[in-house]
Amino acid sequence: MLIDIISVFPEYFDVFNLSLLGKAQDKGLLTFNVHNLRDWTHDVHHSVDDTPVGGGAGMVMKPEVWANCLDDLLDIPPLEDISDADPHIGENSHTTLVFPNPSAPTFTQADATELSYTDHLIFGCGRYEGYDGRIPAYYKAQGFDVREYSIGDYVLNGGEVAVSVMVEATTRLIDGFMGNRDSIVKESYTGSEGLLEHRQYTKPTSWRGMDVPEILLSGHHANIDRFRRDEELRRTSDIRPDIIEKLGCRMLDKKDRKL
Ligand code: 6GU
Repeated sequence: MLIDIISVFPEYFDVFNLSLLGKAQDKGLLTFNVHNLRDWTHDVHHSVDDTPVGGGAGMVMKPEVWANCLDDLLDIPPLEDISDADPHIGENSHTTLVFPNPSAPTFTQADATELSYTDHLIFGCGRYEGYDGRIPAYYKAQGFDVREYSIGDYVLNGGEVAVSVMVEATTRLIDGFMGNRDSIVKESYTGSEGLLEHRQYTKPTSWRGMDVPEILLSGHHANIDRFRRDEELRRTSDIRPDIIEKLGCRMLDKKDRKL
């Protein structure tokens, strides 16, 4: 997978070289490029933003600068050469463009799974009051797979942290990325049909007067599975009743219904 990230603060992504992502690059699973949007400006001030049309506070990121950068990364020829170009540019592309946007649908585990099958991901980090609305619309019209996602109901200063979240959630799903595939499949939001995961305990079994649940010491696997499933149902219905509602009763077994 090739991941391009565009940002006016590329240093935000230095941290990726420290973690599992660095190892995935060493293993050849991933190529990771961070680009400074200002490298695609042509004015002396390297300006990337301008005042909003229609008035209002803050600054909006200019479409021309974004297009210079995105056309380059997408291998789209300059507009003046477009007559020679394939008129169906982008039509069969396996490139996905992702724009973080607090006013977009929330990024979910299902979205991460989908993105993990893409060959080429381009993340465009907006700052200030965001990017010109024509940017995602233009590349959509060119036939590219364009997504906009928020990571939750709160406001960040820019898209960099949101993109870090989406990149981490996506890349760990790439085949061969994680040591132990079980730890991916069984965890919250993907395993146990989307229930929140049960608590985990390790040794010592008694610590500061607190004992781990006795049933976990029984060696009786069916009872342990039942205990964990009950805890998952209880936790999910307490913390995230919306998840239980979405599951419907089809997903529940006979013993679950007694809870
Ligand atoms: Cl994607 N961007 C910003 N600036 N704030 C956010 C967000 C994204 N998702 C939640 N808050």
